[in-house]
Parts: sequence; C-alpha cells; structure tokens
Amino acid sequence: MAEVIYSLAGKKVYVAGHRGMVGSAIVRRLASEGCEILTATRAELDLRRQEQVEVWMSKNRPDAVFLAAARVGGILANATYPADFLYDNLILQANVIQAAHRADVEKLMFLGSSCIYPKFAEQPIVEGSLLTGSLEPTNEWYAIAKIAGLKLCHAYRKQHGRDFISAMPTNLYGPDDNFDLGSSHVMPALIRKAHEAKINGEQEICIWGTGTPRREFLHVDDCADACLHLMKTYSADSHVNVGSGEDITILDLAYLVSEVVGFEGKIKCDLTKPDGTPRKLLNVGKLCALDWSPKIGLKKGIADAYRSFLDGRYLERSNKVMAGDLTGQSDISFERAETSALHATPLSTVAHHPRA
Ligand code: GFB
Repeated sequence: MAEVIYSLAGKKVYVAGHRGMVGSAIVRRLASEGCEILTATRAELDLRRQEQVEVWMSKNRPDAVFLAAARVGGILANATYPADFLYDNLILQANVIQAAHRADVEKLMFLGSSCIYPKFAEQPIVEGSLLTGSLEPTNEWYAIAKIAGLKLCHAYRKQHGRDFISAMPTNLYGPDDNFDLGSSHVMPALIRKAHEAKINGEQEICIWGTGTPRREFLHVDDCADACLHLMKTYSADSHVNVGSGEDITILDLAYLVSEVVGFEGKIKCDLTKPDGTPRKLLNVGKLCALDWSPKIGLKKGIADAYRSFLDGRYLERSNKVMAGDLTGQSDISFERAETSALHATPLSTVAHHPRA
C-alpha cells in the first residue's frame, strides 16, 4: 500500500465547488475521513472576486483545499462560450490558489481535465505529453485555463515550497451531473435521450458527430476516491492522470446506454455536430503505482447514473444561464430537467446506424 504522507483526519477541509458533480462526490467521500468539511455557496463567496476569496480564506483558515469549482460543459458549450470558459476558470483558480498560499493552507489539490493534452497525443496519454502539440480547437479555451491552473500549483511549489498538487481526471459521469442537452457532456446526454425516446415510444435517438471518437469514462465516485488517495499519498511537481484506463467509441457507448436504459430503437448521427478530439485515453500508470484502481465498471456506473437521473439527482443547466453561472458554485441557476422540455435537434446531415 502507498504510504500515507498527509492525513485528513481532524483537518479543516475546504471543497471549492461542492455543488458540482465532482465537488459533491468529494464531499460524500470526505464524510468517512473524520475531518471538518468547509463549503460556501456562490451567494456567500463568488470565487471570481479576489477580495472575497482572500477574506473568506483568511477567516476560515482551511488546512486542506480541493479546488473542484470550475465552469464546465460538453463539447458544444466549450466551443460556444470560449471567453467564459477561459476567463472564469483562469480567475477563480488563480484566486483560490493564491489565497490558499496567503492563508498557509497545508495542502491543495487542483482538478483539471484530460483535454489539457495535445489533440493528437500518443495514446494512452502520459503526463509528459503536456505542451508537446496543438490542442483540440473545440476546448482549447478550457484546456489553456486548466494548464495555467496546474502550472500555478507547480509554481507555488517551486517558489514557495507549497504542497499544491494537481489531478487530471478523464471524462466523468454520475449523480448530480448536468443533463441539459445543449451544455452537457455526452454521457448524461445519451442517458436522457435514450430515456426520453423510451418513454415517448420513439424509434431512434440522435447522437452528435460520427460516433467514431473514443472516450474514457470514470464514475465520479471513483474520481473522488482517487482524489482523496492522491491527497493522502502524493506530493510532487507533476500532475497525475485519473482515469479508468479503458475507452469506448461514442457509438458503442450509445448502444451500451440504450441497453442499460432499455431503449431498443436505432442510433442516428448528426454530422453537423463536432467530433472533437479523436481519442483521449489516459495512461494511468502513475496512479496505479500509488496502489489505486477504479471500482465501478462502466455498465454498473451507467446504471447508477441512470438511477440517480430517475431519482431526480441531477442538474439542468441551460445555455441561457451559462453566462452567469459556475458549476459547483451556483445556488440559483440550476433546475430540475423537465422531460417535456426536450426538443429534438434539427438535422441537416445524418447517418443511420442500424442496430446489429
Ligand atoms: O462529452 P463531450 O461533450 O466532450 O463529447 P469531449 C464527447 C463526444 O461525444 C464528442 C459526442 O465526439 C461528441 O460529438 N456526442 C455524441 C455528444 N452525442 C452527444 C451529445 O448528445 N452531447 C454531447 N455533449 N456530446 C469535453 C471538453 O470534450 O471533455 C471539456 O469539451 C472537458 O472541455 C470534457 O475537457 C472532459 O469529450 O469532446
């Protein structure tokens, strides 16, 4: 077993972004660590305001920080709101990291994303691939902010000896995800589309792009577990990949989601929508060497995500409210998805995939 070099027991632990999918999973996971969990809603603390962050941090004095607050979204949201994805993420992470330094926080974990790597990075992607090639254009704004965040942690380590580390999770899914079809990631979109089609007796669902890109998926509870594991056992300059080590084509994912949800119709591809990067499978050797591996398989994880969707444990974040909203921080702009509000995307170019 990897040696525990930092114990969370008895510590004050601040989770920035506790209302988002990742932050709320970290809060759930921290419950068994014997620590005091600190959170703040956006009404109490807007992370984009430097003075508010400094005042809050010096008043509450956390020992450890998980920086899971971010503006996040799927491929279309990233491509549509480049300024929001770049500015909001840059400013909030800089505020939290700098205030954590000033408040003498013992340990901080910054959470990034697998989109930090070059579009055509060698697969599976090792941590050292960072900045060796051009980024995928649909999410370069978000990627550049996340690269700046991990470099900021490295810089505070180098210049001030701070124990600030970075984890780069792959595509995540699970309870408390965003199921708005305009701004969500692929997993919640497919679950919702398959569910809606099933209950409405529709014969087909439509997925974006060609269905050929491959993606790696990790259940958010596994991600939270990995983050705590790294917090306790890892302290070094390099960021660490967090993934399942397996990927799947989007088309196969659509079939798998359909099977779990019980939708038996056809899958249609909307070729007017972008594919994004062809593949981004993480090399998780570093994390494995620290004796961590995921526990939730993809099919079981999808079933869990579908169950929480049916139980109403999800958020819907429309494009309209995105400009003023931050995932994990908002207490005003999320609302339950109304199934009747689903509208099919008009298609100009489609490809049909008959069920095998
Ligand atoms: O999850 P996703 O939006 O983001 O899309 P990325 C993954 C793939 O699924 C793309 C396809 O090839 C999409 O075209 N896809 C098929 C769909 N149907 C759908 C659908 O109904 N909705 C969505 N959203 N996609 C994101 C980055 O990239 O990955 C973020 O934009 C972040 O910055 C995140 O890094 C982890 O995997 O392409």
